[in-house]
Amino acid sequence: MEQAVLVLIKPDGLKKSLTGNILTRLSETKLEIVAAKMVRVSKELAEEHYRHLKDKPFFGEIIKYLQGDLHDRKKVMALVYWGKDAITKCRTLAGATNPEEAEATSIRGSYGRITTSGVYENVLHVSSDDTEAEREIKLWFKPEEIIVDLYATKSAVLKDSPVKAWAEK
Ligand code: IDP
Ligand code: MG
Repeated sequence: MEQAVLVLIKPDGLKKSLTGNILTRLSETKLEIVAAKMVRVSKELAEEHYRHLKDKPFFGEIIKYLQGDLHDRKKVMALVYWGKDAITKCRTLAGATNPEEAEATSIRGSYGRITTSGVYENVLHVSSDDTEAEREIKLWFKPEEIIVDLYATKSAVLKDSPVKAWAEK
């Protein structure tokens, strides 16, 4: 089944200069990258992304983690991969959530760690099913930032809304 999946290279992955390694590992899947960008993550975005975990004791820490507060890297790289069985392929390469339990050769097994305060720093996020992928992709990307039509869109006219444009071309 053709699927889309959101992948985030988290602030620890960026701080450890793992972007190239992670993208190389993910390229083994032969999936297509249909969207990619760097994002400065607001508290609102992080809380919405992890809203299903808001009752967990580690919620506050993972919000700070995703925002880059733990790594002095206030950004993540967000990508959408698309193709056959994209979710299973990417999650298998990523490995288990707990980096100590992740297979040693998986991305998280290779590069993740558990901090002294108990946060699983596991260098990347991968959506876990189709419903989560759709919700997350719509949260992180606008339709025009994705080069294929993944989900239904509607036309909207934003009246008198200021936009930033290049001063010169
Ligand atoms: P996933 O990223 O493998 O889908 P989730 O359960 O969605 O795992 O958790 C989101 C993130 O929260 C994890 O990637 C990890 O950084 C952190 N996390 C999850 N469970 C724990 C835990 O038990 N202790 C500490 N951090 C956790
Ligand atoms: Mg998850």
